[in-house]
Amino acid sequence: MKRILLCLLLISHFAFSDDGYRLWLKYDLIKDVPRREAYARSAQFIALNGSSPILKSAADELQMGLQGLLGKAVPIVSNAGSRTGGIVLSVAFAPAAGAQTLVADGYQLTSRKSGNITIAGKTDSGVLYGAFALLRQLQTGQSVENLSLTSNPKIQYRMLNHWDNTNGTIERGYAGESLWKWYELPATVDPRYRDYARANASLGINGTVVNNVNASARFMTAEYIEKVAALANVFRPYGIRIYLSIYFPAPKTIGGLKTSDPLDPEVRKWWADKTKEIYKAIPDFGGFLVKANSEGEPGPQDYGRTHADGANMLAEALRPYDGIVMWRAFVYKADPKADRFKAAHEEFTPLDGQFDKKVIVQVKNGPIDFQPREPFSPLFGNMPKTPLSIEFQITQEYLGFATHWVYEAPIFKECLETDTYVKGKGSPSGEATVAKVIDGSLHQYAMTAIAGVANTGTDRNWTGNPMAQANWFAYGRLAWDHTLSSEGIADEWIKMTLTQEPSAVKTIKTIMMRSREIYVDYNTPLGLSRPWSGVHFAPEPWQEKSVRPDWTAIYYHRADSIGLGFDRTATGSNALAQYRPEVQKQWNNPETCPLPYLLWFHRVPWTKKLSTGRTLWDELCTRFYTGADSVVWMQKQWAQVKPAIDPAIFTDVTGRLITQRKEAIWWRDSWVLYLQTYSKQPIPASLPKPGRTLEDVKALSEIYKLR
Ligand code: BDP
Repeated sequence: MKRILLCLLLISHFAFSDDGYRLWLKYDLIKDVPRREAYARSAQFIALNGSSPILKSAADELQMGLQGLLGKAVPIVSNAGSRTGGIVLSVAFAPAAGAQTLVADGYQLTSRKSGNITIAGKTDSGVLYGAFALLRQLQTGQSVENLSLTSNPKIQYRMLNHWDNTNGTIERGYAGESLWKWYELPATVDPRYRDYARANASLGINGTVVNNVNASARFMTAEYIEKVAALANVFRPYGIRIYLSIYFPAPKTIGGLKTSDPLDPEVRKWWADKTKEIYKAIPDFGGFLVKANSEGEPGPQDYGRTHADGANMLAEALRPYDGIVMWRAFVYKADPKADRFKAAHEEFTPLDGQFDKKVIVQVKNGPIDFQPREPFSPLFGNMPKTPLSIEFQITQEYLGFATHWVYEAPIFKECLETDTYVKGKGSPSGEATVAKVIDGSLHQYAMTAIAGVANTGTDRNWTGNPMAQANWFAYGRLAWDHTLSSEGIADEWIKMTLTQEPSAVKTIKTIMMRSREIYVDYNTPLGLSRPWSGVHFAPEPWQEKSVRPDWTAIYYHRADSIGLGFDRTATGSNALAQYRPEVQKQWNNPETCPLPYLLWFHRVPWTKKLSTGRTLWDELCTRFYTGADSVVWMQKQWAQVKPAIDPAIFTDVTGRLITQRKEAIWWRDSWVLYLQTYSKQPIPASLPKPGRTLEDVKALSEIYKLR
């Protein structure tokens, strides 16, 4: 009896508790019976019309999804024949009348007169993406009658970048260890690799860089190429190509050459041979990602050569193959007089036009480094002859790791939708957003790409914080179509992942949509930034010593007895001059500069009255306190959705919010107490005083430095 009870207990536990592993691909039985039956009438069979591994993945996914959602086994047949009422996959269909034309990887879902639903693609991958799109329709409760839906990706290379190391650690990873078990590969292939590929394919992600940009030369050895090839074999049926970050001096360190000078014929030959070896093992290898002459990583400048020389050498090695070079523009020198903000623009714009046509320059969204809010990088719009890709960070390096709930779609969208005011053929109406640079419409780039630094790891739920799954999802959806709205993406994700109960969907969406502003308020309001050295978590606005000046906190905020902020106008570093006059006009005048960017561009006196009617000091205090208090609002909202959420996920997020609250107050107190030593102003009377001293918060931050 006891045993039976225990079994029942276990069964109920597994039946009801959600460990988050299935991400947004849950496929739980649709509870609304009429809706389920309506879907079932359109899904009586799956006709494959082909035999490629990618088409097979599409059919398998549909079969698995429909089994779960509809609770019935749907057979896969080789072709529809005279059958009706099924789902027919094909790369061969003529587009439906009046429908938008398909580009490579695009898909078209159509309800045909025959009673079948067709999933058409120009490529096998297109069909796969269409299969996921159809499942998404079902998962989010949309009708599948009278379907006529065409979707084309706006960007060609939709990349996930992993900062994973050979020893299993992940640089800036907060969800466990690396997914790639290098010690076990290639002989042991973790089934999880396939689920990783499914998740990416469901979003349209078609490329993955498996290793850290601070790269190990080991990835160029035969031993590792074999391991990487084993991963490529798993990803291929999901339309995902593998790329590798390279260590620029590899010809010397593992090739035994005397130099790694990119203009040296032997070095060029070494790369050509190495590339050949890689393609032999991985015929659809995607290419190389390179961090060079950046943060101490070696590069072509060590030999008096340029970024273009380095990139073009690799492009030459890739010439016989369908592979590309993604060369990062994340560079800045340790010059105390320089403004790090300006560095990438200064180094890269003179090279415009000098890169081989196989090279894409990968630019972080902002000029500094993935801050909670940054202006867009002035490189966008200023390299018309060089395809630029944008790099976003999904992992929450500066966004509170895995304990803070920050929905990132608004961060990505904010940058993509900003107007660069650059004139180009693609902007006749004058609107030249960063998105139009990236998707090639502004300068007619021959290649287009987007990259996101992954937030995945071995945690059972992949991302540590269950809510951070939404950021992987949102990145992928926007990489496919940057015109989608943050809210619409959140709506899909919640319905596919958490709940379909309408009021809970609404509440969670509201939390998500506010979460980034709340974080900015308690972390870096009014245009403060914090890319100082260390783990990028503990607040240390007082940090003034480091191996280089731009790795201190004081370099960025410049607090003194008069005021706060970095003057980037003509009286200061003049970084603003790197933007078009229209952009300069928006940000140049401290009276009219939007408050979110104020301290990015101006030094503002503590007593200066802002547009809010408060002085700078009072406004800062108000933001820090409002931000921290808003976490309590998040907690209360979250508590309301309890009945609609899986208990395991509910409890997990509840716990993280408690920590977020505690840490938000820590951030608030650290900034306020530290800045007060300069402002010499009281905290506004309406706000409570911190319950501790500056010494207390300093001591707390020191703990983060202990080994
Ligand atoms: C910074 C990270 C560092 C990365 C670097 C990069 O702190 O770990 O290596 O960016 O992107 O944000 O290369």
